[in-house]
Amino acid sequence: MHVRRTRGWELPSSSATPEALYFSRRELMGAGAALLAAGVVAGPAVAQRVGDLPDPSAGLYPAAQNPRYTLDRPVTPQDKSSVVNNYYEFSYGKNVAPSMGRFQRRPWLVKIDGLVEKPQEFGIDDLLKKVQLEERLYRHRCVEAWSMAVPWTGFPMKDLVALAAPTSAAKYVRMETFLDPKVAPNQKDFRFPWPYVEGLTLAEATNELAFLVTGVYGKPAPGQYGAPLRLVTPWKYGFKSIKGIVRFSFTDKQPVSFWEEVQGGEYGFWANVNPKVPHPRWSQASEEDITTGNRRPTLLFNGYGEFVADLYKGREAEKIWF
Ligand SMILES: Nc1nc2c(c(=O)[nH]1)N[C@H]1C(S)=C(S)[C@@H](COP(=O)(O)O)O[C@H]1N2
Ligand SMILES: [Mo]
Repeated sequence: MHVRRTRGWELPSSSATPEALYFSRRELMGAGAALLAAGVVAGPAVAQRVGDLPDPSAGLYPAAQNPRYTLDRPVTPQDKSSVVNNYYEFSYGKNVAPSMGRFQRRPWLVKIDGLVEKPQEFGIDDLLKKVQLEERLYRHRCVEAWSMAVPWTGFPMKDLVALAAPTSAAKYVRMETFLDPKVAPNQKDFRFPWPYVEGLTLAEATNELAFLVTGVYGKPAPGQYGAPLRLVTPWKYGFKSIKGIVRFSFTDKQPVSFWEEVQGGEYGFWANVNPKVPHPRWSQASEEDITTGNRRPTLLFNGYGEFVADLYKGREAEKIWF
């Protein structure tokens, strides 16, 4: 299918920098959240509607927590993290769930192709039979300078890489979100190069932290969290953590990610969290906790340097911070 490629300069100024634009809109949401808390309008019941559908994988939850990954802050309550989401396919605002009425988590086909010994396509529930689910508590840091901490359930991405058996020529994994404008209304918005695409080097994808997520808070994940399959790379800005994945392609070329294509001067391939390297239009030195509204200092690699810093030795010239 032909997708019109949009250049940054073709966008009207009001939408050229959506992540920043909607950050200020999110702050307005504070008032909305207060109304929700007061029960004035439907709150978490709406937010979790998708998650309430019967799910064939429900019996796999809750999975045992892996104690290796610890937090320095409380877990963000689900009534907060379920209404502060980024999922542009459905909404440019932060309360995404009410726009997901047509979204279904099953059937869900996942394809593995490209430079692999074992190209394959399978349903998500077949994949879940081949992996071991575990729970991990991770910090999440959006490039818009807000943060939360989530109990994700999933499996290490390296287990999916092993199923694919990449050839020695493969250097990167390119991931793609589903494309169905009947389900995701903003995929009709031709200013964006749908489907959402992200990529990792093979070394990043097989790092122990790279996690493919199927659940949150001990249950199958509601749609707004990227169910039934999303990536979480907690040392990188949140936009790397692609939701609704249907395809993993192994390649020798560095993938161009969605935000890089939309606004390459502001969002790059590497996107490692660094408080000392500002976004071109705002500081990354601190972040707002979405639960309390308090600011805290941002940590290098979002606090995960012990696991990932070695990946970038010798690459300092490559704009690894955005
Ligand atoms: N397909 C898709 N994946 C996406 C996005 C998106 O708009 N579409 N937003 C990204 C951004 S900017 C962030 S911060 C995280 C948000 O994850 P959360 O909603 O679970 O907090 O999802 C990322 N993955
Ligand atoms: Mo983000």
